[in-house]
Amino acid sequence: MAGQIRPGKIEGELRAGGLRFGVAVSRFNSFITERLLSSALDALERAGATGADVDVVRVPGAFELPLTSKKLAQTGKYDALIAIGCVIRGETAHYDYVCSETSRGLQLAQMDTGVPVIFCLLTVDTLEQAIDRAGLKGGNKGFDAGLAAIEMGRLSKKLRGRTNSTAASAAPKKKARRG
Ligand code: INI
Repeated sequence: MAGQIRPGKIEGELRAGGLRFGVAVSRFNSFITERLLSSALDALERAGATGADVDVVRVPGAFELPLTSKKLAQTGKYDALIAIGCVIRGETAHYDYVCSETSRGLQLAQMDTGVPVIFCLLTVDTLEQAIDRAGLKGGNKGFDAGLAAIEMGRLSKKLRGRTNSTAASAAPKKKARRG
């Protein structure tokens, strides 16, 4: 009969205790990125993270976020990372390159390493739009990124446990060598 099954529910709780976070922050447009950072840290702290659980790394611009995130992920120290940057169209002819390479690189960093990298890159047309998204009108995207980092860090921890046992049982058995 339809509607009888009860699917298993797997999700990451918003508890930061016991998780470690790395945050890469661009200095370019620091007026905006520092506001995003303090909101992200606020989210982590409210959910139980302490200063000892969080490392913050500053980089010159958004374009440097992917490599830095990948290197942070490769240390094996972090459950989740947050990449914070702000690209404003009016200020650069290479806006499209910076935006697309930064997003592509951040996605690659998380797919290559298996460590969640939260995308907190504002890509806006004007400074006013950036200000709105960094706490003035449209909430603060840094806070959202902090919550996403907690959820994904927690979820990855859970899935890691499951993946290992499932992968072990699903892995093809090696043939015993004779002789
Ligand atoms: N970096 C940003 O983070 N935001 C920008 O708006 C921006 N603009 O306008 O050019 C920007 N450029 C710098 C870039 O990210 C690199 O740091 C630089 O090209 C050195 O690799």
